[in-house]
Amino acid sequence: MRDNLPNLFSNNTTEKNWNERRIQFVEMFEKYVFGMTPKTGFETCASLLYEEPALQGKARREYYRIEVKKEQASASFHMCLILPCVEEKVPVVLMISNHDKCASKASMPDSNAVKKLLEEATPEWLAQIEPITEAQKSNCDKAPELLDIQRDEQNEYWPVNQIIASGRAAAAFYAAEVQPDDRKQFPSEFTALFEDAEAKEKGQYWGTLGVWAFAASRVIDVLCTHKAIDPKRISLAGHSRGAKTALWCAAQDTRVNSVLVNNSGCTGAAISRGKKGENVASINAFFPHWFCSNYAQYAWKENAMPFDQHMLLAAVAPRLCYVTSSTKDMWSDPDAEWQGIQEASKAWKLVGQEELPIQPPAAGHTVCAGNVGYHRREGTHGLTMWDWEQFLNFLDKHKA
Ligand code: GTR
Repeated sequence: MRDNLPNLFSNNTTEKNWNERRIQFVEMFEKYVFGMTPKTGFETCASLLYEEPALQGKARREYYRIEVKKEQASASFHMCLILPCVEEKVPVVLMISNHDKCASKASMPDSNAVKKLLEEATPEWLAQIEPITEAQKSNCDKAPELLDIQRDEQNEYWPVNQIIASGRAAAAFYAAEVQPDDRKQFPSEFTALFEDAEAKEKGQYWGTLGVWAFAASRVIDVLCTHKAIDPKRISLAGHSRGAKTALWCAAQDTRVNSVLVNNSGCTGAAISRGKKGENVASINAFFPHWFCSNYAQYAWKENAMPFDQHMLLAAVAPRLCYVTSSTKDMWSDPDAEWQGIQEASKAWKLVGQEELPIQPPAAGHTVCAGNVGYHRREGTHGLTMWDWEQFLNFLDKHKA
């Protein structure tokens, strides 16, 4: 147990009033981390652009433009939905894709922010990240991983074939189409629809991950009204920055019945207090556009945060939540990710389920307690077929 972890429960939290506590967590994360999510004053409209047979006739592909209208203005993005050819309504897995169709160039980090980070960093942190950054350098020249959500059905990152074979529909959208992952391109046309002077003034104006989570909810608006989809069985999946986003969306949007949080690390499942690798200071230095400006006040001051990541995970309770780590993903810190979900599982226990054991499972194994699951895959940061097999088993087990 990390020292000084804020308590999941207040003195009067009970199973009955759990939802009130859950909402307090969402409000804290809006205020201090992700910024305010627009709640009213907009409308989601979907237009089917085309439909065609897919997967050698085993499925049908539908491609939509999703338009979000606000007052006289609007902005749109696309969603690809692949449906198995069956009579009954099916569950769906929605992927927030942080892999793009074509490579794009994001701005370099702000050199002043990086300089400040290095000046303020403790010698222990610098010594600890040195081997991680050394190992990451060898990956630097690797081309970005790309995904064509309309065509790539055999991709380990988004294995449409296996999802369809499991009896589920597979939906995906490009996060960067809604808001590019680049501090210099913030806000996009989409994001600019939701100018909010008051939130800005309070340091609570949303960042890129908040915008992506909002977009995921707009896709859910569309999925919920689709005649072939069971609206009670919507799963939301994400990897890394997409996983932080999926978790934030699921915390807020209770239509998400299950969330699959893969290698989410800092500001995802990992407890920030005492976390190794990426921390609140470095994530805000490299990716200031991901969050509201209030978050940066906790750089090197994790102990002063009135929250930690177990609260974000607990905001999903009592729904289904599956978290993963990878043994060599030291920047994310597998032990901190385990601690996040282990601590959070006390919320599931409160609502009549089980708590995860204190020790994480061995590498290559899965552990489940009621609606919570976790595995630690052998290997580095990534999303593999093995991860998906565990996700689909977990969903099968819960008929989700
Ligand atoms: C890293 C970032 C992580 C994680 C990752 C990813 O650069 O530090 O928080 O989100 O990118 O999204 O792959």
